Amino acid sequence: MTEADALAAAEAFLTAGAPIRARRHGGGRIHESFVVDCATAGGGMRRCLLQRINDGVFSDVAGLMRNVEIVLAQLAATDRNDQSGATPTARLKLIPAREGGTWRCDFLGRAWRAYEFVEETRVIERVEQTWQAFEAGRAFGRFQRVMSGLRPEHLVTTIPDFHHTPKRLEALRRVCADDVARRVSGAADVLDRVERHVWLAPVIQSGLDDGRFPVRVVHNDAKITNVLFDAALPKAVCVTDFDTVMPGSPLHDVGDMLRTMTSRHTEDDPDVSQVHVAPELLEALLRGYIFEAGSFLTAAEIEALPLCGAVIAFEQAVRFLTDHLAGDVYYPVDAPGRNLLRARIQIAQTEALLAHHMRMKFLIDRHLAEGQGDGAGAVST
Ligand code: GN1
Ligand code: MG
Repeated sequence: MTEADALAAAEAFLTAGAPIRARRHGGGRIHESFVVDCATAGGGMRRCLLQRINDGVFSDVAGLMRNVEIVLAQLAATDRNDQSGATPTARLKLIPAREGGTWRCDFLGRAWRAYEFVEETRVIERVEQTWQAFEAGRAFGRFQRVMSGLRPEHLVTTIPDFHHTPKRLEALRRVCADDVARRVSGAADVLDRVERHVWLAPVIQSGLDDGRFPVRVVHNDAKITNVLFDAALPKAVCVTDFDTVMPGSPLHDVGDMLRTMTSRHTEDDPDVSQVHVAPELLEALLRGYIFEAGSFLTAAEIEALPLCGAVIAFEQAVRFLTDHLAGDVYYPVDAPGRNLLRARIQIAQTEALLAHHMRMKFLIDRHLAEGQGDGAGAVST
């Protein structure tokens, strides 16, 4: 996909001005994104984020976009009703297609959508400061709380079994048996470490299967790069990337938060020896999250919080490793072995999070006792 393709695709949307330049936009492993400059009639410039939707990953693009519309409407309705003065959550806006609807296929059958660019914000790849962890935890907690007003059956499951950790493990076992890329022997160390932690696989899923954990509408990709921060002020503006918002468990989101926000290490940093959990980031993240989510989580969910980071880091290790062994067919790589390295990092993160299990229990109890924010209420059972 070239920038010229993107510029041509932008013509299909009711952008604020004429599209004049498109530049590739990094971030996100699944879709291809471009920032398009649009010249307005008054001589100004407005930007939009144009994305080519990966329909290999999301086969039901219509269902995906309907979900995104429902999520955006729910966020906007909450902002309208919210008298608390809290930061608005509905900063993302889809730009309608000229022919109607919120997405459009080009003549080659490629699906596109466009968002207004959220100006004066930034994405951080790596949590450096405690306020960032607090703000990100709060932003996702608030997002979950707003989504708790939606019935799960109103959203389409865009990727079935997305966080079904036992099925992710089965997929790994299958690629190992096939060994199509002849990479299994070179990954023996990571496979051994995965085997050591297989007990983590059913921890969340078994609770969903037997009804201990309620099915709720959650984000499902609650990583640090999906939070927009104010460019100048120390605050989160909103969460982004609603493609996997669908029925699931808040534990999946908290797992992704713990996996990506408790260390100053990123998924792609090559030095495995640097993987760690920073106690001050852990404390701030849980404080921010509980502040918003403490009011609606059940006692069973709260009890499971301390383990869910290790479960989701383990799941992500399994996914990266599966892709490496399959020949890098899902996650793009800049060099062979990148997904193996990512898997090593995630297994190390799993172990670091397990080592903080008791500390998390203590922090969660403390933050719950301190009470919650504007979503305050008794913890339901
Ligand atoms: C993918 O595309 P992106 O970066 O938002 C993936 C997530 C993984 C993440 C790992 C649809 O997210 O599940 O956790 O990479 N999304 C999909 O960085 O597979
Ligand atoms: Mg995503």
